[in-house]
Amino acid sequence: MTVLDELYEAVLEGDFDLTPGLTRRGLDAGFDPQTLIDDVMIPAMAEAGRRFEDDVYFVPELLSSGRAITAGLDILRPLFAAGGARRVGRVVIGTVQGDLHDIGKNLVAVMLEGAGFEVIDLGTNVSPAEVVAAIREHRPQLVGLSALLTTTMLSMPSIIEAISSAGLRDDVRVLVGGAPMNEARAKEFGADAFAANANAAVRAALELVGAGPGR
Ligand code: B1M
Repeated sequence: MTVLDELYEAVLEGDFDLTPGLTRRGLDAGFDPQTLIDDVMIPAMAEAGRRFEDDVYFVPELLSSGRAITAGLDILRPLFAAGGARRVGRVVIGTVQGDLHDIGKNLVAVMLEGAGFEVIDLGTNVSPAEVVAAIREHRPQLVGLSALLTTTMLSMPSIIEAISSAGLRDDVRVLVGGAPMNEARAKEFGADAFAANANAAVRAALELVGAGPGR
C-alpha cells in the first residue's frame, strides 16, 4: 500500500491520529499539497459521504472522517499560507447560521490563504449580525458564505440583506458555495458569485477583488 492509499484509508476510516503523520509522509515522498487534497483527502471524504448515504456510515463515523481530514489540512495549511506571499485582499468567511459543516469551508479558506488573501474565519453557525460586525471590524473586500444543507442555505439571503441594511453592501463582494448551491441560487440570493469547489472559489475570489491571475 502506498502512502497515498494509507492516507485515503485513514481519512475514510476516520483515523485522525494517523492522518497528520501520513500527510507529512506524503509531502516527504514528494507529493504536493494540492495533490494530497484533490486526489486523496477529498475523494476519501466523498466516499465517507457515499457510505453515509447508503446507511453504512452514521454520524459518528462521518465526524471522525471530518476530524481526520481537518487534521491533515492543519499540516498543509502553513504550506499554502507560505505560498501566498502577495497580499491580494481580505476575506471574511463562514458557514451560515444553523449549519455545522466546515470541511469544505476550511478547504476554501486554506486555498484562499494560499492565493494571497488574508482570511478571517468566523467558523460555523454564523449569524447575519456576526457577519455585519466582522465587516465593520475587519473591512474585507470579500465575504465568503458556505452552506451544506438545503435548509441552512436560506440563511444566505438573510445575511446579504443584513449587509445591505447596514449600508455595507457596496463595500464588499459576496461569494457563496456549498453542495446545495448553484449559479441560479446564488443569483436569486443576491450574491455576486458562486463557486462549485475550492479551486473555482479562488478563481472567483481573485476576479471579484480585481486581482485575476494575470495581475
Ligand atoms: Co452532513 N449532511 N449532516 N454532516 N454531511 C450532508 C450535507 C448531506 C447531503 C448528507 C446526506 O444526507 N446525503 C445532508 C444534507 C441534506 C440536505 O440538506 N439536502 C446532511 C445532513 C442531513 C446532516 C445532518 C442533518 C445529519 C443528522 O444529524 N441527522 C447534520 C446537520 C448538522 C448541522 O449542520 N446542523 C449533519 C452533520 C454532519 C456531520 C457533523 C456528521 C459531518 C460534518 C463534519 C464537519 O463538517 N466538520 C457531516 C458530513 C461530513 C456530511 C457529508 C457526508 C460530507 C460533507 C463534506 O464535508 N464534504 C455531506 C454529504 C455530501 O456532501 N456528500 C453531508 C467534503 C467537502 C470537501 O465538500 O463541503 O461540498 P463540500 O465543499 C466543497 C464545495 O461544496 C465547495 O468547495 C468545497 C471544496 O471543494 N464549497 C464552497 C463549500 N463551501 C464553499 C464556499 C465557497 C465556495 C465553495 O465560497 C465561500
